[in-house]
Amino acid sequence: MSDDSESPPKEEQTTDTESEKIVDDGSRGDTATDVVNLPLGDDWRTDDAAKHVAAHRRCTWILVVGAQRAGKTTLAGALYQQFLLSSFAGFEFAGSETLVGFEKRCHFLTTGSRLPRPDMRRTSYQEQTKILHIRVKCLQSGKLHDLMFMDMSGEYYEAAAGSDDDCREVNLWKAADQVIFLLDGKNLADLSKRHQAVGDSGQLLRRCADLNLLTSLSNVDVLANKQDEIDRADDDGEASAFTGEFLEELDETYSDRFARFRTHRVALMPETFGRDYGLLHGVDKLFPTWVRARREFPRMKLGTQSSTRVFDRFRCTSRQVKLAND
Ligand SMILES: Nc1nc2c(ncn2[C@@H]2O[C@H](COP(=O)(O)OP(=O)(O)O)[C@@H](O)[C@H]2O)c(=O)[nH]1
Ligand SMILES: [Mg+2]
Repeated sequence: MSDDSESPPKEEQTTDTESEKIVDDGSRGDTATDVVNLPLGDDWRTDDAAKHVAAHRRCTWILVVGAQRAGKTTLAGALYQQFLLSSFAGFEFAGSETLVGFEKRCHFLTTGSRLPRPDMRRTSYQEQTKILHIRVKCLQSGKLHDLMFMDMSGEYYEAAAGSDDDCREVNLWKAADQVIFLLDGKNLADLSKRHQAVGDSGQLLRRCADLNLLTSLSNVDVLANKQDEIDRADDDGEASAFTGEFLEELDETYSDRFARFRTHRVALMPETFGRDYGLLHGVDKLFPTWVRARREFPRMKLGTQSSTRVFDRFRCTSRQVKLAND
């Protein structure tokens, strides 16, 4: 039957989710079926995100870069965990379209995982760049903001640090409103690994700047994570001093080259929470600036689509709509 009165409501007919379930209401015979799409809630790929997030929303794209085990996945995961407990840095949780993605990663943080200490699931190479979404509400203004964490696999990082071509291949540099480089404090605390750790990140930052992938329009933060590991090192403060010198060096080199460049020491998920460290230690001051970070884009004529990539087109359209609405 094709009677309009029997059609399901419009929202049930959207076709932009991954899961599809065939529903038969029994009144239409064996062949009449409607497709009802149920969101999986798993992490998004860039084109999923482009389809899901309304172009006019306040949306911040955060690219998290770092070696394997530096804490990239932990950053979004710890924020999600924190927001489930309480508000944070003037914002409260207002939802996520990737709850399953978070739960998969954060399972290892819970006692249910039976691990001796909290851990994050390793991001497999196949997962490559996936997006985790958190919507927050500003407690003061009541405004909603969408945060898109681009969780880049550590293998990319090593390749990008080593070659210009691989660095260009990571085509998210210019799409990000905020780029966050994470240094693994565990490696900084280890004399045999610290030089390689700062060498790789220093090299990648320089490469991105020299290749104009990060420019005077970019917001860049370098976070020395696992401050608890650095402080715990039994070395008369040598690891801490080494870290401080490296961060200072970066400040001197890059503070004029980007729209905003900052260095910080943080402990996203310290091994033992205590008086000195809590979850997301050092992040509360940074978080509001990430939420509001906006990479400026050169103005383009409405309707211009110079790229064939869905993600580029989305970014372009999203900014144009915002400019038109402003
Ligand atoms: N000691 C300590 N461990 C941390 C901290 N932040 C993250 N980790 C741990 O570092 C490991 C790697 O984190 P993960 O987010 O998976 O790294 P990724 O490979 O960069 O995504 C996990 O076991 C985390 O629990 C921290 O501040 N202190
Ligand atoms: Mg990871």
